[in-house]
Amino acid sequence: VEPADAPAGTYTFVVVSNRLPVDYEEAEDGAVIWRTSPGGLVTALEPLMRSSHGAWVGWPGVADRDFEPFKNDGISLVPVRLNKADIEDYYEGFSNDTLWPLYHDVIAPPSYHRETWEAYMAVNRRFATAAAAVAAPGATVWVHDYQLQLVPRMLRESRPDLVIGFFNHIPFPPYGIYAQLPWRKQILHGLLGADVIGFQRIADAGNFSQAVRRLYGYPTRGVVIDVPTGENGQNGQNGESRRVIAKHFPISIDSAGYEDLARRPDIQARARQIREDLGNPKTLMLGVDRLDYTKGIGHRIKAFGELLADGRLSVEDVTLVQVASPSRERVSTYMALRDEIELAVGRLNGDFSTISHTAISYHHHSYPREEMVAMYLAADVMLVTALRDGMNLVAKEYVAARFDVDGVLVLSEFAGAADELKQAILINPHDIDGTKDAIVRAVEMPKRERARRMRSLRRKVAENDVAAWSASFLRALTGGAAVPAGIPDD
Ligand code: GDG
Repeated sequence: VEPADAPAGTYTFVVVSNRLPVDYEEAEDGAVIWRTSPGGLVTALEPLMRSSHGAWVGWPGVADRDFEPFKNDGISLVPVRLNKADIEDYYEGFSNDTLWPLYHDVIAPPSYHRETWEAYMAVNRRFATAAAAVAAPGATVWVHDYQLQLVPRMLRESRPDLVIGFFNHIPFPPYGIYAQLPWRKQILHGLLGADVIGFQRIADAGNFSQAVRRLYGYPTRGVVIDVPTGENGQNGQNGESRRVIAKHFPISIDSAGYEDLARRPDIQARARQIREDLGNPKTLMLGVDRLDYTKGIGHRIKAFGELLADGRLSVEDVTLVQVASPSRERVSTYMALRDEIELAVGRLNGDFSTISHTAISYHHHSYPREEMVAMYLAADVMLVTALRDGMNLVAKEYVAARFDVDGVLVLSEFAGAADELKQAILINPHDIDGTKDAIVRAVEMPKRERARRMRSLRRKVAENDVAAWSASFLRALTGGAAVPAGIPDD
């Protein structure tokens, strides 16, 4: 393990997220090994952290243990300790059993427990303290995601010299849903400690501003919110206020990196091998998701099953590969979901598979990125049927990998990606008949139309890659970028 390369309090750029972008492993001789880990946020920030001299503050993924700051793959990492009880209450409890379902339009019922809220506050405090300790005077601190919404305010109170950004990777719900949260005012107050609050979609930023108006009555003009700086939320004696920006910054991927992988001959060979191993079906359909109830995996399976039952698709011709990577396995809603999905997969295969053709090739695994790209290349049709999704990077990765300008993306309009990827076949996954028609259309789409749509999708993903995303967020945060005029209040 390499030691950190700078003393505390000297980092001018600090990223704060729940999880550090590494996984812990122990070598046979007991030595500590850190491996760079996959995931949406890491995928997004890894290139930026490498090229800048910053530090990343977060939990290293091992409970009940202290680690010194260290360097991994060129990134300085500052571990924050979480105990088993913190993981249960702050992470599995408040973050993933309260905020996650609430922010995804209550697809699953959120639980509201005062004890887990206490833990959320305490752990947010710990992250804020750790970030404040490593940040240089006047540093830029970029806080990520729903687990850490109180950190911007805590940082502002302890370190008013800092420039503070926050990015919400998941949706921000409409007020009628958000209003359920017993701590709805405290969360808004926490977020409003930031200078810039970033969201995936225009609608998310609008929902947030509306919640601020309804609960605090602060004036908003387009993306600008005037937050009074006086005591107790009142305007200061002279009515002074801070200007907070709440705006959409749609996240993206390292598009060129995905294309480079896709162009590798060994990965192309692997893509051919995958098709061959599946019996060379005429059409290979693919789903790649964390096993999460927001991803609409059950809706996808239902639509596919009905198409097989109706005889509109045949198991001889079409195979669905479904990667469901293990996620939040100790949260009971996720355990129930896994049972539900695996029951549906088993039933469908029992009803329709033959000895030589399996209808759904289901994998409850995590794969290396190379293998994911080989699957993207092998798939004629990519199914993204999320019921609600902040962005959905899988949709963008599929497009970036298809340098051959082929393949059809079926994309839920409830994924943030649908705001940009309009040349996908957009679906409402709740509408099973509509989804079935979209799947058949994708399977039968003529090559010229596939190419036309894919070319336009690829342009979008290439134009707004992750570097452009982070640059535009940081410009808004530190560059005093002009505030876009004319975005109306909702
Ligand atoms: C959250 C928001 C938002 C998945 N399985 C494997 C694997 N993955 C990778 C994918 C992709 C990432 O994980 C998943 O990102 P998504 O965007 O699809 O979804 P969430 O995990 O829910 O991410 C989401 C995102 O944050 C970023 O802001 O877009 O809306 O919910 O990169 O490829 N990667 C590997 N093996 C797997 O088995 N290597």
